[in-house]
Amino acid sequence: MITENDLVREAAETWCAGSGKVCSYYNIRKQFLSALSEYMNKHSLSKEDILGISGIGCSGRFTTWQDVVTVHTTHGNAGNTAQGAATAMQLAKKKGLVYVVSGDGDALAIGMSNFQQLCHNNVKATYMILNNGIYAMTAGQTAPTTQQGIETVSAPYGNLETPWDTVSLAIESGATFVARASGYPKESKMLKDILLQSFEHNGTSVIEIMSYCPTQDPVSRKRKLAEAEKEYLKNSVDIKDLKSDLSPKLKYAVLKEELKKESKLIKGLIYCASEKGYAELLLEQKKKAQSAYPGENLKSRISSMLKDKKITSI
Ligand SMILES: Cc1ncc(C[n+]2csc(CCOP(=O)(O)OP(=O)(O)O)c2C)c(N)n1
Ligand code: SF4
Ligand SMILES: [Mg+2]
Repeated sequence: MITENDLVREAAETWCAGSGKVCSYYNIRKQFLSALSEYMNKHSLSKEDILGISGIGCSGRFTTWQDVVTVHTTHGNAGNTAQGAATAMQLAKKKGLVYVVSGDGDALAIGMSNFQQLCHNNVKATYMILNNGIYAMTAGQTAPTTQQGIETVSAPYGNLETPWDTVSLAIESGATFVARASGYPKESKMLKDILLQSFEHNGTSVIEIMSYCPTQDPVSRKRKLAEAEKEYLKNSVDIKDLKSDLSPKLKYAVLKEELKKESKLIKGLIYCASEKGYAELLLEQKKKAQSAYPGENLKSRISSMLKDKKITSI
């Protein structure tokens, strides 16, 4: 039996925790460890079966305190590292779980194409994007999720761009489980439930987790945690409370447009579909190739394909 505490690796704490102003990442980590230990016990998994991959940023430190197999990648490279590792695990038929943690900057700016490629190939992994609306670790520059008009150290007269919508981006990129939750204490159960469902999902799960950063985010800085939570709860609505006959993919796009006037954010499990992932397709192709090209290996197959071609440059 594994407990949450068994999964904690001792290391110096670096996240902020002032009076009434505690970084959301603490609660996200707590709910994650609670969900992970539950999942590991259910499937009889050991620490060696769990791979945690993080990017760079305050969010990137997430894996520092986890006593499973962890990789703290370079900035923007969590998605591609996860794609390779998760695919290799599936091809080797290794049981286990791959989880990824990125900040909004890490996933949606420098790491955008790596994130999209992972989703596009529907690789089996849970990708958590901790969205605090800012580059926190580097002192509060504008991130792809910063609200329009917000003054930051890199946009001192206000951000001109509109924020990317992580949920739309994930759905359009091909992720087959897409959710929005938050790190606010009153939504802890919701976050844990979504995490547990994502671990069971056979494909790419993206969970955007709205986060409170009282140190670097100009919006969070104005309020104590309890006030920010109240505001978030008032301005967000669970998709399961919204009626629509549209298909799940269209549902979010249409409801989002309808709720724009009220500035309401849609949350909960927004999209879930069952589709084959890259590793499954690869295994199927391997089987077919063996009967279609008996006696050939990869090298001889490429050589025969290139035989009649004039190669002028590579
Ligand atoms: C290649 C590279 N470019 C830039 C940086 C500087 N850098 C470190 S963290 C970071 C942004 C982090 O923002 P985010 O991903 O939102 O994480 P947060 O700190 O908000 O959790 C940047 C730009 C870096 N470490 N490496
Ligand atoms: S700077 Fe913000 S995101 Fe980073 S640890 Fe502090 S509160 Fe959390
Ligand atoms: Mg951030």
